[in-house]
Parts: sequence; structure tokens; C-alpha cells
Amino acid sequence: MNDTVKLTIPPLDHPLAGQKMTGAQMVVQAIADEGVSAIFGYSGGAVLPCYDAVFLYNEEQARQGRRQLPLIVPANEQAAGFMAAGYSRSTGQVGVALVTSGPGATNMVTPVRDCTADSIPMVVICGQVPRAAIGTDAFQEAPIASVMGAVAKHVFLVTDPEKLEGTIRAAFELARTGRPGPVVVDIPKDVQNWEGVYQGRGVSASIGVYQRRTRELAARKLSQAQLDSFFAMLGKAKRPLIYAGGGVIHAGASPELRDFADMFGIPVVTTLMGIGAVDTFAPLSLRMLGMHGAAFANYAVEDCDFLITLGARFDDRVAGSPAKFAPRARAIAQFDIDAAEINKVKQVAWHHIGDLKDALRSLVAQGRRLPQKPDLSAWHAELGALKRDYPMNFDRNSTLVQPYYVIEEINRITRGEAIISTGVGQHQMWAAQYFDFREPRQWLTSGSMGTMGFGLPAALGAQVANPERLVIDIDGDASIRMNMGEMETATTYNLPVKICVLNNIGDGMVRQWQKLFFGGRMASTDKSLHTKDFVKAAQADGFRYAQRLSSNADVTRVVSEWLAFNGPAFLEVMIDPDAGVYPMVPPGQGYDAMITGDFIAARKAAAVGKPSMSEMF
Ligand SMILES: Cc1ncc(C[n+]2csc(CCOP(=O)(O)OP(=O)(O)O)c2C)c(N)n1
Ligand SMILES: [Mg+2]
Repeated sequence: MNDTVKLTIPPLDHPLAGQKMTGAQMVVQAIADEGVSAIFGYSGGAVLPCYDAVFLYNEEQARQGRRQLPLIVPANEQAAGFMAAGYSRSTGQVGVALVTSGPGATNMVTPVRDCTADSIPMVVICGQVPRAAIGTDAFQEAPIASVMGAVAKHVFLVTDPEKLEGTIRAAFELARTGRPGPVVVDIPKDVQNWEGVYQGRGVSASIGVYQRRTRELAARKLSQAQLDSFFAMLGKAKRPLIYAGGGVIHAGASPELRDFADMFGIPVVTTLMGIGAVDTFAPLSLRMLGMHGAAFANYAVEDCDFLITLGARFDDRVAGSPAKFAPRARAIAQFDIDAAEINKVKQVAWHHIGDLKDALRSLVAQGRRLPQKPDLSAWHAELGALKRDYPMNFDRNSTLVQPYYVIEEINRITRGEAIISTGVGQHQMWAAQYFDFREPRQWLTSGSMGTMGFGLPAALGAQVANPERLVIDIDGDASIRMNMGEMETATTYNLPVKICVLNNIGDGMVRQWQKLFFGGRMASTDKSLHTKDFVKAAQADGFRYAQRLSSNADVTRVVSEWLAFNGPAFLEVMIDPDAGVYPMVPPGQGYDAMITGDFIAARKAAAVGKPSMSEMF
């Protein structure tokens, strides 16, 4: 039985409706219909019909003088996934990756899990062996439906070619609606080669239940009773604080968050994923909270008496000890699109499940009707003092190049306007701490998964999506090596990304944990490869700008010439290998255990307990 939605009107709206096409051509046409401006992927036997269809599509578009669908080819499929994620994170649009069966598809597992964990919409199309060969251990066969089923938001294996077209549209809808995430569509080669009639509309009916649920969710309004109880809590609060996560950005609710915070003068801390939800220059911004949050942000969390949680999930890098998190909050309110997040880690007094943009609009509308707003001047004075007394800082007199100084210099020139991607490790945290961000979607980082190798391909994807913007990858020497093949992708496509490797000769973040919690035993981290010449590697990959920076005196000059270079540019900075990430709340502990290091003042001595071994991750 065909479960594609039966159309009541003959499908003539689409200019190609009624036209005969192969399955592969339908896939490409349906992707183009979604408004996608580029796809990322690597070819192979089982996906060749789709690659051919991209070629034919572009040939026809060129003939008609219309926009083509560029296909960017990485060195490794994992990078295609991160490019699609960079495209998506920087625009809010669904990123698309197109890969072959077997190894092509299994190389996509990490980016798919990465996207699920950070709620990033992506559609991955995988070729599969022909239907008749499935289950025979055919050449380049892998059980993608079961492998990806464990990590994706949803997986389709298309066995009925009649459902192919509607399934592609369903994949996009699933990816971008509700809590966004990656959707994998596994398409056997014979289904790609099948010929049928293009409809130009209709979504596979298999998502009918999901559609009903998301429509219900989207329509959920804050009730008057909810508004009243929320404002009763806010009215009693002397020290309210907004804790904003990635959900604010995914919901496109940053303008509404800013309106709400400004209306009441409520300060905002953001998670790593929430960076950019508020302008970091804004007086109400307290920057990032958590394990490596600013001291003043974490003190605000310690002191607040009402915590308003927006699209954030109390993860262990924020609430290492849920019981000790926000210990003086008399109430916590939580807004989320995903019911599973409510009371998952931390019990809350009040919650709302629904669209955040809409909920914040209701709060602002209700706020306008309030006869008077709470007086928060004492709280503002306290926060002003916290910002003044416990600012981010580092050893400004060191003769070794300090990574924070390099970032401050880049930030001085870019003024919070660049798109920044990162690898994972100390450099990622320094970038989160020391860069400014005016808007959402300028900060691209692998938050929940913490996947080394993310930075360079994510920057490339963001540059494809935003050709006019300045895109900078702040990377680690070990992280960039994980996807070093993509250096050549930058030059092949002449994507003018600016790459900065903060080279501390090794896995700095791992060394920091070994120093703090493993008695300084540098297991494996003393064996890091020290022989790589990054500048020569960049030159070998066709970089016309590739420099090594190793002295403080040269930082300002070299950073500005690197940023001004017209084309892809590579900068390696030899930084102090002992530079640490501070503040640091040790794993599993409350913010009272925050260590601020030698250069950031602390309100009181840290009550550091010994982390238990099970918290050692
Ligand atoms: C794929 C992957 N493998 C291992 C890790 C564990 N890990 C986290 S940070 C880190 C070291 C990163 O080193 P580098 O990229 O040089 O950054 P640094 O901390 O030195 O700035 C490691 C190994 C990871 N996050 N991702
Ligand atoms: Mg390093």
C-alpha cells in the first residue's frame, strides 16, 4: 500500500509536477525545492545515481541561467557532516550531506550524533546497496538504519520507491521542526534508479503522528494561570537571573529574549550553546556560566533567588552537582520544546513546554500590562561589583605568548562580528570566554559531544553559507589534525576562512585534567606528535598565507595581516604550553568549588572536594 499523502488537488503547482524522473532526480529536485543552497558529500558506487542527478540538475539550471546547487567534496565524509552542520548552525537552515553506503555512511555517524546532541537540523542522504542485496553482506553494505537509528533524530530506509519523494520532504520537516535534529535517509541504489512521476508536494504519511504532535506543541500558548504564577514568582524575586541555552537560538527567540530581559532588567547567563543569544557587549550580559564560566556569571548563579531557564538542560558542564546548582534560588522556572527535559536533572517549580519565541512574546505582553516592575537596582549594583572585582584575566606580563591575548587581539579587530568555529579543548573554552558575539549563530562549537575535528569543516560549511562573512576557525593542534585533510578543501574551493591554531604542543585540556586530578601523570599526553610542521602542511595544501607566530611583539601586526588576507589564511601561534583554562568548577561539584587560578580574583577560597573517579570525564 502506498502511504504517501493522497493529494486532493492534482499536483500541478510545481512546475515539474507530472514529469517523469528517476528516483535520484527526485531526491535532488526535492532537496532543491527546500531552498538548500549547497550540499556536502563524497561519492561512491551506491550513491552514483544521485551524484549524476546533481550533475544533470546543475547542467539544466545553467542552461536556463538559474542558480545551481554546488556540491562541496571534503576529504572525509565526517567533514561533510560537519560542513553541513556549520552551514546549519550559522544560518538556521537544514544542512544536507550526501554520501555513499558502507564506509561513507559510517563515517557520518559522529557528525549525526553531534547534531542530535546539539539539536542541529541536518538531512543525510546515504546510498545503500540494492534492495535485493540488503542483508547479504554485499560490497559496501552496512546496517545504516540500525547504526544511525541509535544516534539520529530519525532514520528512513526507503524500500518503496513511490514513497521516496515524500520521504525526502518528511526528512526536512522532521529535521527542522520541534526539537531540531539530524534525519538520515538510506536509499537503495535500485530505488535511486527507478523511474516514476514527480509530484512536487506531499509528505510521507509515516510522520503523521509526529506532525500532529509538533503542531499541537507549536500551538501551545502560555495560559493566563501560568502567566500569573510566573509573574508572582518574578514579583517576589530580588535577584532573578535568566539561564539561556541553545534552545533560544534554535527557536529564533533571541530578539524576544532581549526584549524580555530589557523590559525587566533581568541579567542573562548563557550556556556554551547559548552564546550569542544576547549581545555580549550588553550591560545585562553576564556571559557564560558553568565549568569554565566567568567567575561573575557563576557567582550570579550562586546568588540568584529566581532562575529562569530558557532552552537549557542543566547538563553536567553547567550543573555538575544538580543539588548544589543555584543553591539560593527559591524557585526555578523552565521553558523547553522537549517535555523530556523538564525535571530531567533538576526539579523545577514551574515549567512550560512549547515554542519559546511565542512564550517570551506572551511574557512581554503580560509584562506591559503590569502596573509596576520589580525594583532590581540592588541586584544590578551587586552584579556591577561582581563584574568589576572578578573579571576574566591572565598573566599579562608573561614573555610566552598567552592564548587569551591572541584572542583579545583578534576580538579587538573583529568587534564581535565574525563567525567563530572551534575544535575541542582549552582553545575552545578560551574562545568562548574571550570573544564577543553580537548575534546568534556566530558561535559554532561542538557542545554536547565535544568532537575534536569539528572546527575546520564547520568553518568551511559556514563560509559556503555566508560567502560575505568573516569566518574564523580557532583550533587546537590536536583537534585540527583530526580533520587535517580539509585544509585542502579550503584551498580547492577557495573558501577564505581564517584558521588559527593555538599550538600548545599537545592535548592541553587533557593535560590540565591530569595536572589537577591525576597527580600530574601525563599518560599518553607526553607522547603527542611534536614533529608536525603546520606551516609547511598548509603551504603543501595550497595556502598562500601560512605563518607561524611565536613572539608577543608580533601578535598585533601578524593577526591583522592574517585577518586581512584575501583568501584562505593559516596562522599557527606557539602559545604558552602551560596556559590553563580558568575559572574551573571541578567535575561533579558545586560552584563553591570554583578554582579561579592565579589571575582571576575569587570571592572566597574554593571548597574543592576530591572528584570521584566516576565523575572523571
Ligand atoms: C574525537 C575526540 N577524541 C578525544 C577527545 C578528548 N579530548 C578532549 S580535549 C582533547 C585535547 C584537545 O587538544 P587540542 O585540540 O590541541 O586542544 P587544546 O586543549 O590543546 O587547546 C582531547 C583528546 C575529544 N573531545 N574528541
Ligand atoms: Mg593543543
